[in-house]
Amino acid sequence: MNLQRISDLPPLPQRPVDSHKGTFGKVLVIAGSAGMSGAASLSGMGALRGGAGLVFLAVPHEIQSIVAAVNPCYLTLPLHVEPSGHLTGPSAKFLLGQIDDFAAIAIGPGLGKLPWVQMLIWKLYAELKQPLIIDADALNVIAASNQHLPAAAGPRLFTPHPGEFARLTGKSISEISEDRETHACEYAQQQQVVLLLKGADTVITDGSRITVNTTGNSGMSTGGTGDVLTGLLTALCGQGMPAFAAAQLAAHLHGLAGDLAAEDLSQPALIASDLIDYLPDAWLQRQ
Ligand code: NPW
Ligand code: AMP
Ligand code: MG
Repeated sequence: MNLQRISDLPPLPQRPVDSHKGTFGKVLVIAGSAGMSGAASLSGMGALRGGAGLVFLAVPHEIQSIVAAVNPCYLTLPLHVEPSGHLTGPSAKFLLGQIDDFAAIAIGPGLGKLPWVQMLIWKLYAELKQPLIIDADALNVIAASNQHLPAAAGPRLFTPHPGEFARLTGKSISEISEDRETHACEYAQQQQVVLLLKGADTVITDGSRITVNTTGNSGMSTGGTGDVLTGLLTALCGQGMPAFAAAQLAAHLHGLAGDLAAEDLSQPALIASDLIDYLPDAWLQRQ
């Protein structure tokens, strides 16, 4: 495989002095379910700390008040699902009718594998011209479906951990672990996506370029850290970074926040919300 190996980090998104919140992207994360409301909040906080101008979280209506209570800085949209499995209500109209208002959309953290999730993924995949970040249960839904994804209308970024990647590819985790780079590149090439394969030494590739992230530590092996990454990546895409560069910078900052948090708090005590608290220091180290 003739791959370009990237070692330099991309430049940070510009912060013009005459900016307003629209300058930095209105982003949407579709996430959460009863019992996994935390995944939505963690993604939303990751997006806010990632520099997005405006963060919307679309969540099942049952958990809207729980998610909204975690932080006042993001907006929440309640999702109502009909017994037929279709989304309904004003938020569905807003979501389905105005997707191009968003600078980037993510789908998946803590959502569950329900029929409406599949319908929404297929629609966004085919229609959204902006970057679409696909994580967690959205990856699991794609893996479980016997339908091919439609042609993509814009950049597509997949962020599996090895378990999710095994489901997507039908390969075993041990087979993938033997040569993460080759498996990642093959998949990115075949699907024409930017693939971020998580774990120690996260691999990022678009099938022609590859980079391996060196920040991060085993303190990050705790529930919810990937949900923070999804929000952060969505924010960087929403600020106009090209997909590969956004994935590279998101993995770097996320791991750096983990390293800075572990220095102060220890690896065993590190929890996902610490990454949110240490993202500001990670940004400061890059400036
Ligand atoms: P094993 O068996 O442990 O060795 P799942 P999930 C494997 C939400 N969350 N290297 C692992 O391997 C998420 O957003 C909500 C190797 C196992 O086979 C999802 O929607 C939270 N193997 C949902 O929960 C906080 C690795 O993958 C499988 C690996 C389920 O997501 C938690 C486990 O993966 C969570 O984020 C690695 N580096 N990493 C909340 N607070 O609301 C994983 N595996 O079954 O997809 O479970 O990742 O917890
Ligand atoms: P998820 O499994 O989706 O919650 O994602 C876990 C996140 O933590 C990913 O960004 C991983 O790369 C990161 N992570 C987990 N374990 C480690 C580790 N041992 N070293 C570096 N990063 C890790
Ligand atoms: Mg995850």
